Amino acid sequence: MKTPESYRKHLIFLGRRNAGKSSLFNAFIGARIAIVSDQPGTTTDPVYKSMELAPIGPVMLVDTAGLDDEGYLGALRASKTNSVLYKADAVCLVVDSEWTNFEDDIVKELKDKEIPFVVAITKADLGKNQELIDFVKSKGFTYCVVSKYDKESIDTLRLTIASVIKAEYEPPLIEDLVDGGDIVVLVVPIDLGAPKGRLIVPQVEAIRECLDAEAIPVITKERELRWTLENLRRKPKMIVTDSQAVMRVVADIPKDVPMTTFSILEARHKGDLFELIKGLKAIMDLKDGDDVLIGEACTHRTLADDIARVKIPRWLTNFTGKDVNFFVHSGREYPEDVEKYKLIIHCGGCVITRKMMLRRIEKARELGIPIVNYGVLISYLHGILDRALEPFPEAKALYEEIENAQRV
Ligand SMILES: Nc1nc2c(ncn2[C@@H]2O[C@H](COP(=O)(O)OP(=O)(O)OP(=O)(O)O)[C@@H](O)[C@H]2O)c(=O)[nH]1
Ligand SMILES: [Mg+2]
Repeated sequence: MKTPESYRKHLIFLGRRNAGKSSLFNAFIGARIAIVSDQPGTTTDPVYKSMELAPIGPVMLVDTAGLDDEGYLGALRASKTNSVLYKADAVCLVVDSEWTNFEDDIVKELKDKEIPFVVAITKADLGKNQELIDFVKSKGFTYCVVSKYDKESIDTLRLTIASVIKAEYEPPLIEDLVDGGDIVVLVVPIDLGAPKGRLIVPQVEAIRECLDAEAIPVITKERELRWTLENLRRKPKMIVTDSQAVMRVVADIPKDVPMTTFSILEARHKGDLFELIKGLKAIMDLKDGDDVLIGEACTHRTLADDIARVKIPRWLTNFTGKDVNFFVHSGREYPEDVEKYKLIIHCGGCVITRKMMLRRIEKARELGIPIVNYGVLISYLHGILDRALEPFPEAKALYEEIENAQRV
């Protein structure tokens, strides 16, 4: 139960109103979480519940509002449901009586987004709907015939869904960059932005991965870095620093010690480092009056010297000398009017899944909007990106290519 949401596969229950989504969601979990009634439109907002799904591991189930909702409120609910879709690792498409255009549209959307799905033909206790079963079979969809009253059918549904969720490769944060016995210095500032009594996710993960690799993580604040290095008898394999502190620490790092930032590690682990570097091309093309979106996946308290609202706009404006308009969007949902932006600057995405981050990047690519993340951008604006990319030679080569092209 301690697995963070960002590491859970998301399984979304979709279907028309009254199809039996909430009933299946409850049966799947084995508890009454979502409200069930014979009134169409019972579920209004998505309902989230985490559970363990063997053999996948920790998952997040999401019950949604019926997609065929009518009227203004209905459209609102349906749009909420749609925006939940981008989180999906798999979908359970619930149908009870007939297959209609709604199901066709959903399937088209799922195929476009490459989301695996299982059709659950439900309410089987009321009599099997052979025509519907034959139709779904003829389409070649993976399906289950279920009833909320039949535990065995729910067990089969669980196994079937688990079998369609792909085990995807996730690049590690740092584990593959260090070997057993290596000393890795992690620079962790304890400033206003640090959560009370804790460290942030990428820092904790980096410590854990170093330990898994049998390396030796040494953790220090930026002010003590110099001291730390002077006291080490061996040269560290790598120094990883918080990207906002990078300017304060870079002078203390010997030239022959590779360094990078947590955000750059995060860009590869959670996103697509190459695509985020390509986004830098847009910076020199920014013009006065352009709109720039700053996207944050979490909704943390705004700080006086907030990274999204104050620091990044200030650094970028200083760098380009252009008077651009910054818009901040925070939250797990995808911002709606992305088309109007000339550049998206995204956070590292530590609170969302890799899939969600990749979809955000993919959507930006489809719309032709360059996207960078905080870490890549901050190192770039401070002129140390080539150094921070040292652990990733291919990414560094791509960056140098972009830089050279711009010089020409
Ligand atoms: N007999 C039988 N009735 C079911 C089954 N599943 C759901 N129902 C009934 O169908 C009705 C709708 O069920 P819900 O689970 O609320 O359906 P929903 O898809 O969540 O509906 P909305 O939230 O309104 O979109 C309720 O009266 C349920 O009791 C089932 O397996 N068998
Ligand atoms: Mg419901």
